Amino acid sequence: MTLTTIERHIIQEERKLGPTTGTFTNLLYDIAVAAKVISREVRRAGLNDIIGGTGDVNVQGESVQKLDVYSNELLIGMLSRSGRVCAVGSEELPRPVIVPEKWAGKYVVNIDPLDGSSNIGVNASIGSIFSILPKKSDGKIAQDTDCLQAGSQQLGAGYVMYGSSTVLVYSTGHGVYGFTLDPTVGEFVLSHNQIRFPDRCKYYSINEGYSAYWDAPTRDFIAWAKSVDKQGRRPLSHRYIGALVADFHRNLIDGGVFLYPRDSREPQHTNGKLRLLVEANPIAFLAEQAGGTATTGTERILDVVPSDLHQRVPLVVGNRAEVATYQEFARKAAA
Ligand code: FBP
Repeated sequence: MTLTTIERHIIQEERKLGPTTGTFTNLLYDIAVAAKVISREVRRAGLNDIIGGTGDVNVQGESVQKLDVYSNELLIGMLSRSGRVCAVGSEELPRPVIVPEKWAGKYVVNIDPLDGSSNIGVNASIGSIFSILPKKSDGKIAQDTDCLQAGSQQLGAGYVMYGSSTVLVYSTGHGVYGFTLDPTVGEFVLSHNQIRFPDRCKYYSINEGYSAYWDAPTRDFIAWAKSVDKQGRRPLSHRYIGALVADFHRNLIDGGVFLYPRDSREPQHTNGKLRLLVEANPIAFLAEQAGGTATTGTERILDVVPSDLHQRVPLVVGNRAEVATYQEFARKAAA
């Protein structure tokens, strides 16, 4: 019986690309190790003083959770002292961490250390998200701008979901693979090979509580998703966990479309809630690798040129046909 651990899989994948230094392999493995440690803490949440807020407010204006801080410090500690990374952009920090020359490597990593923070205290699924980019600036020391690259520049991306089991899903541009953490051996083992969106779209995922603030394309799309069609493909069923990683993972495996659109609530939601660099770009990279689509409604997510580490974008991602229907409503609304 062969056991395909994530380390073995990454090496096999990298060998497909020809002679390599193994640095990329080791970087992905660093993230896998950090995921195991965070998973250990999540599994004991409620017993280890990791639930609840720190009393601080982060750069997003959100109350900081203890697990946000723990995951952020762990991931930055692992990445910035690996000799493989030159800059880390984190959802939790106002500016990128620029790695000192002594430790600086050739990759840039943008992270959402703990996704779905509002689920921590109620033991619902949460996650971590990562996006790997090449260093662009000259010189040994990175610049803040190294983190501000379009999603199309990503060399790899993935997420970890801390749910009924801990699953790590990643892509380096050659398909999407899922690994489940086997706590009995402490290894991520291949459980989902070459993941593709199924043809049939079963679910739509959106926070319906904000429907009063939706724009016309979103209102029209959700009305369409709930309408009955003769072939029995609709209405789509509604599912919403409130953690991007968990909602996307379900839709990737079972077929679905996730939406966090722009809405007319307070100013900061005119561009939606989700962050381009640490949420939308890595999820869009995986979606396209799995045969799906990711859009702002009018623009391919991976083509959006970033101007700020924490900029937000509207996100519609999932099965190709359903996302195209949303884009059609957006085109009509703009006409
Ligand atoms: P963070 O928890 O990393 O801030 O992520 C934002 C997020 O929790 C997403 O995971 C999720 O899709 C969305 O916000 C839920 O927002 P809302 O509670 O407004 O539906």
